[in-house]
Amino acid sequence: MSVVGNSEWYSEICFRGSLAMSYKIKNRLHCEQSKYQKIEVIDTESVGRFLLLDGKGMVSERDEFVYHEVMAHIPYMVKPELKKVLIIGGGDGGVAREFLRHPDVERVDLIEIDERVVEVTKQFLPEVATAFADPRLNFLPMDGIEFIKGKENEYDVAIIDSTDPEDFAEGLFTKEFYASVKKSLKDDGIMMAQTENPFLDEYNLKSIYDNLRAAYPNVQSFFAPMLVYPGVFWTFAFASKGIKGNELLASKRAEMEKMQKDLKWYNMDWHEGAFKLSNIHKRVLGFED
Ligand code: AG3
Repeated sequence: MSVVGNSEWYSEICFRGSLAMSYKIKNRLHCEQSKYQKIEVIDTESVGRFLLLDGKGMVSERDEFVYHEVMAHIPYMVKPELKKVLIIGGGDGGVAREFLRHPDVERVDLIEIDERVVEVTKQFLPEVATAFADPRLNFLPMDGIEFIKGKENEYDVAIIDSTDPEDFAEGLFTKEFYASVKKSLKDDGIMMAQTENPFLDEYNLKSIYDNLRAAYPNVQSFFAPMLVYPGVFWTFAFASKGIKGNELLASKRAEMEKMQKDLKWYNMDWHEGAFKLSNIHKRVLGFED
């Protein structure tokens, strides 16, 4: 924490200690040390209520919809049948909330290692956590890597909604993990993951995408701006055995035409262009021919 003038600020220090994202604090609402991490909620002038895990920004009221909408509606629009969803991480419930907007989604298994993240989000960010009241949501507090072992041909979509590739989340970016997620998917299944910021490339995104390419025949990427994540330019991976992330299904357009009026980021025009990448995005992630 730093102090500028009379006000108190929260800073996320990132890119190997070389850059900070800072927010003026209005109120500190919560702070605890769970079995896994420090969980905090602050209220800020710029981004509203803001959930932090080990000092890193995870969910803010101002921009959470971007991340949560793209993770759910992109796979929904390209996969003919989408009934069974697996979310690994995502204890705030935001991705689950977006999937559950679709009546044909029958079940969402949410595997979050830290139960306290769920409880704290329910208490302080209730609009994000609405999915926990939906009977189609099945929440299991356990390690995603353990959960996935032995699962076969079960899910239509798997979303890896993790923290950065370090500490206990590191295992969620490996070849082995991607291969077991693929096994858990049906033949036309899709896996998506958050994949960090390519500008200063703290986590070697080429190696993460190479791990994805080792497991899946089709690997694509797109970006969407996340105001509260380091450097804002945030990338996401789309991986499948064949289905392309940018081929929207004609059969789902009418439904989405109505739904997208209520969404804040996602619409089909944006989706169609999202997979066209800039040079830096292609180069850092290894998409150059
Ligand atoms: N998932 C965390 C993305 C990574 C943020 N990194 C950071 N602030 N250094 C967010 C969970 C949203 N459901």
